[in-house]
Amino acid sequence: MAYEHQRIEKKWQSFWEKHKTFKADNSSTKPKYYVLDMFPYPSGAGLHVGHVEGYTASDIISRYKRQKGFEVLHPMGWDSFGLPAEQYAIRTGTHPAVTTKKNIDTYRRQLHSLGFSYDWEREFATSDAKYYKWTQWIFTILYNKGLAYEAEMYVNYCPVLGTVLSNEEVDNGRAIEGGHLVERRPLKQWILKITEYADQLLEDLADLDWPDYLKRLQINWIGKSEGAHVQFRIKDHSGIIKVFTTRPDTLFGATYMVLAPEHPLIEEITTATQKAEVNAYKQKAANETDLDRTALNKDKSGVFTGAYALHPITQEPVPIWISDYVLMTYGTGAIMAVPAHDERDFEFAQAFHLPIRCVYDVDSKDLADNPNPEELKKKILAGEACWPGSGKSINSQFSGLDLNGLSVEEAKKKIIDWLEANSSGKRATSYKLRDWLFARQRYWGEPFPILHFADGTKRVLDLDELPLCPPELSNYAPSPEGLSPLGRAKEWVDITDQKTGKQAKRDLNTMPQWAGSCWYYLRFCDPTNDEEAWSPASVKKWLPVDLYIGGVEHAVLHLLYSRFWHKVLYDCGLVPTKEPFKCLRNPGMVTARSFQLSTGAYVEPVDTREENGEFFHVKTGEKLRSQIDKMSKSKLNGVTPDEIIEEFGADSLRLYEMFMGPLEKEKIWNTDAVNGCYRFLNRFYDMATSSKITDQEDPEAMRIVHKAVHGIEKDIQDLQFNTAIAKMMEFINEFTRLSAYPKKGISMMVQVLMPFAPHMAEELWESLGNKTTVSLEAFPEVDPSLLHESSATYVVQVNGKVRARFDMPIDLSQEEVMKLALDNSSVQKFIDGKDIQKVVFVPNRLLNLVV
Ligand code: ANZ
Repeated sequence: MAYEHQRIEKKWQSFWEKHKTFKADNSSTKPKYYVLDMFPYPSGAGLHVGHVEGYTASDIISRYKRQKGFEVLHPMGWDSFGLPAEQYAIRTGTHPAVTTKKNIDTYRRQLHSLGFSYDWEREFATSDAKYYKWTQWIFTILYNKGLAYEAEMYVNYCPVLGTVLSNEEVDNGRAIEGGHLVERRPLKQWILKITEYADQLLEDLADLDWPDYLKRLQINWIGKSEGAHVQFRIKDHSGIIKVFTTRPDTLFGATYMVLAPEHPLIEEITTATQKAEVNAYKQKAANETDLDRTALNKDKSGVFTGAYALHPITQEPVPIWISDYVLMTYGTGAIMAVPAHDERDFEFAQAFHLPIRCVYDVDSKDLADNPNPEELKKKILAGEACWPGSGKSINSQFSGLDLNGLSVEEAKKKIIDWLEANSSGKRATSYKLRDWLFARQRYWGEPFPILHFADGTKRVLDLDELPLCPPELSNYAPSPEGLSPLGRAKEWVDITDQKTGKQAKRDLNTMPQWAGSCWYYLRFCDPTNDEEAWSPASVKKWLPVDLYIGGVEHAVLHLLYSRFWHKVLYDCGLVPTKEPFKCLRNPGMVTARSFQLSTGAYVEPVDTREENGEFFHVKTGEKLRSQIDKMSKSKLNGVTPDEIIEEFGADSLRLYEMFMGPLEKEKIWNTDAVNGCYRFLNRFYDMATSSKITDQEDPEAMRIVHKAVHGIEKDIQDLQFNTAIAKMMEFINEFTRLSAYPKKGISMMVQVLMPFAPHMAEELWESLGNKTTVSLEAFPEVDPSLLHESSATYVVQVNGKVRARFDMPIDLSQEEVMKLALDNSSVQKFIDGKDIQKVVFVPNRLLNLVV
């Protein structure tokens, strides 16, 4: 019988669908396991093989956990609000709901064709009114708790996308979506107070089984710094400048101050002669993003205000400057500059000839990496070089206060105590994390459930007024001033509020696309509940998500935002756990080789041939430029699951995706290599339908089976699917050498194959005469007594050189192995009567004799 993947896969997909094989039961008494994929944004391009990688991994675990007796929740849905559908609507006039539905249909069909064991009855899209009703409801919770507020602030505005973007959505001054330039503009915005949860978001990371690099990304993004606030009085002025510093111990080295150009005190303190210059500088700085401003290699620029502050200890006057390297959005928007010990201050002081006073004597040991440590030390002490490290405090004594001789930590403690005692400052913590800019001036998102009244007051809608659906529009484009397209629907915007009878305006903003994905894992617990977002019992049953699989690109976006919402909901008693996602893994990116002609035009991979690692164009023979890239349409190196499934079947695709390499590593796609997995499946199929199958249980054959099952199970538990598949391949090699295949052994291997290649497993299970569904059978039990090998191959070395190899009975003692080895003439020859001084013995592996 030949392996007909197309027939088999269709047959079992229909079977699972008809029998609802993977339905998760909320009232089950089995232990639960919740496996979640980051649900996709249904783009026009359809699913790509990168999606398939993570989804296959989560499906293997879902299927394995069912085999181990768990009630498994493995759901799928659509993150369907967002920019691309809307931009398509602007170009074509097609309503985003229409495009979205079409794309979702494609994704659903593709996921079905991969045999993933989702409980499809739980499917929803975040743009369904039945879903976003509850997204809006959660916003009302945030609002009522004071965690959502409106504020005029400088925002990242993208003129091309016509919307503001959050800090997390901007990289290097450009929108992550589309790479368009972003500018700074003051706008009234909805903001969520994520900063109120900064400490909890940091602390609770400790309990999560997440990759360290991912935790690090969140830790750095939250950016907690411990230090002090220090107050400087202003000379001949009643105002005070408060600075945040992580190095209060360098206070004696503060020789000038810098205010951010937006600092509110500038207006008051700037002297008449400096006004024009200061104003011009402020204007220039207003258009720069924080990122440009803090770039380390940037030339320092700034202007003197004409005013002086008084040093809090010595009362010496220190000049007050303004410069763009100080950000209004961090700390207090003002710094004490210590050029001797801070690189940025040092560059600034050099550029403007400001005094540099060294207050740390650096230990020469710390300069050892430098070619000329003594010379450098001299320069540091003379204020001609910057030393940001540690040492012993010097030049830091005044009146009763003496820091000289202290280490950085000792000096910090002493100076903070002094500042607190003299009401000149106190211990303080600062965070890089900013509040979350939560409004977009777009159409395709959740409208805010807010009414604005003429007197400036507002009202948040009650649950019985939700969902608030967006109006129908024919023009979806945002207005050039950055105003939302919702403003065009006059009848929708201007209403008489039924509850108060007052005239009201609806809010014109929509929520960012992250809103829907902040809580979708909760809705999957109870997706059809029309009375509540979820019932308490349903989240008690399923939370937390036991395994979450998705891309690292969400590290400081979705994964931070959803943790924040979850913590708010936890504080409201609405969810039973502090954290949503207990264990998280990031599949590595799937990349592919792209090929370019000398003109720069890309060539389809099928039109290339390889010779000694170089690539040539088949038609013209031209040598091609080739590189490993992210898959993309424009580079012609994208691969769709559809084409692979058509040719090799979903089971081969699933296997190949897992066999490419360790889950978390980047992998290079190679369509030719899918064939290898296809051949393996063919061999498996031939073996399991062979006439060599017998009812006899040969112990040697069963030993091969149990060893394979044992090793593969361990790999599945460790999410090492590539080595699990390698073990299946080894198994086939070993097993097919036997003259007869015990049916029991074949059945066990079919069960082990099931999580990886479920269609073939079902087909073979049936052909072996079973009436049950292998997807719901238990994982085979390993008999430990069959795991033991009867013999072990020893490598015998003399002085580290291999001199012999022996097969010996398993688990002999060191003495027994020594005796057998020394009786052997090829070993004796090298010992040659000499004394054995040392023996290295690794049981069942190695004996090394040192003479
Ligand atoms: C004096 C000093 C001396 C500083 C020294 C550093 C080294 P992190 O660690 O990133 O939190 N700073 C404070 N507010 C700032 C702002 N709004 N814009 C730009 N820089 C600002 O950085 C804290 C340090 O960054 C603070 O400590 C301050 O410089 C500067 F040897 O104060 B420091």
